[in-house]
Amino acid sequence: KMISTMKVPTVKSTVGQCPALSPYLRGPSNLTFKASLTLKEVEEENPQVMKGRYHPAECLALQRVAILIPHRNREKHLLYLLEHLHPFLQRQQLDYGIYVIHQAGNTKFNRAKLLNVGYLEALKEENWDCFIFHDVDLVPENDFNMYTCGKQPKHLVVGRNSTGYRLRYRGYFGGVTALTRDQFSKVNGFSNNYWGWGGEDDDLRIRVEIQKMKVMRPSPDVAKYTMIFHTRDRGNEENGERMKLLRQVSRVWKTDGLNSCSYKLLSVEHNPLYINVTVDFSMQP
Ligand code: UD2
Ligand code: MN
Repeated sequence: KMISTMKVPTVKSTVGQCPALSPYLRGPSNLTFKASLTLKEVEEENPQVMKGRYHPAECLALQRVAILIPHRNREKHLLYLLEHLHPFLQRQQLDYGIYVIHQAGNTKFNRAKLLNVGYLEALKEENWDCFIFHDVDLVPENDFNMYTCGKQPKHLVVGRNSTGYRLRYRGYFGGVTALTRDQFSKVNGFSNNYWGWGGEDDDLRIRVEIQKMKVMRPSPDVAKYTMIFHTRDRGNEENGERMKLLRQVSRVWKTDGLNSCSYKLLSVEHNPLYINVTVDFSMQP
């Protein structure tokens, strides 16, 4: 018989913290890229991802991580990255969201400014602990390369298939980097003034050094990436000003960065596998 005054016990969910090392990691992998892959297939492979976000059900993730991907006209690369990155991040048991920051129009591409926009917009919807600034064409090969932040800024790309998996040069800070919310705000983010290809990654490294922080890298056998082959994009021609800009970082970093990043936000769409932020920079000088 039903007892009308039966009390439903309130079970407090008591999942503990996730372990420092996820049990799901697999190590090195051989990546393949299927020419006929579609977004629908990748969505079907990832039913647990909702509106670009995921968190493990079995434990409390160590960090909340926002992946920021600057993008224009690289749809196929984005598809391959999403296909590999979602399972990769889930094996790492992270609470994460993937943001694609799309530059509208045909004006010169500005990777650094797009990443500033990604940081500012992502923080409007969640108090992320850690930001991964991620090229669209770089796919991580080894899931021991943890997409988490540390006491110091991290550079996650030691080697790529295309460069024989060797570090390109000593101060190299391009491709994929990881900074905490505070580390990135301390350096005032990226410069907004790098239009076209090159220099913006070195500029960020100089900002990090000015703050007396030190770039850390995972071991070379782990920090390996496959860069999907591409040629230089139209609208992202080499920036001839970059050497001049790099000489003035210490003078301008305080006033050029997150605190001066103006943009026209066109839309924020919550797609199943990523949050798409579209911005227009054509009003900028
Ligand atoms: C290197 C760096 C990259 C950046 C760049 C200079 C590596 C592995 N990467 O990349 O981080 O410092 O030099 O700016 O060293 N993009 C688009 N559409 C475009 C143009 C660029 O989506 O039309 C995005 C995309 O995410 C791409 C990134 O910008 O991965 C960097 O551009 P790139 O791949 O053409 O330059 P790359 O490979 O020399
Ligand atoms: Mn590239």
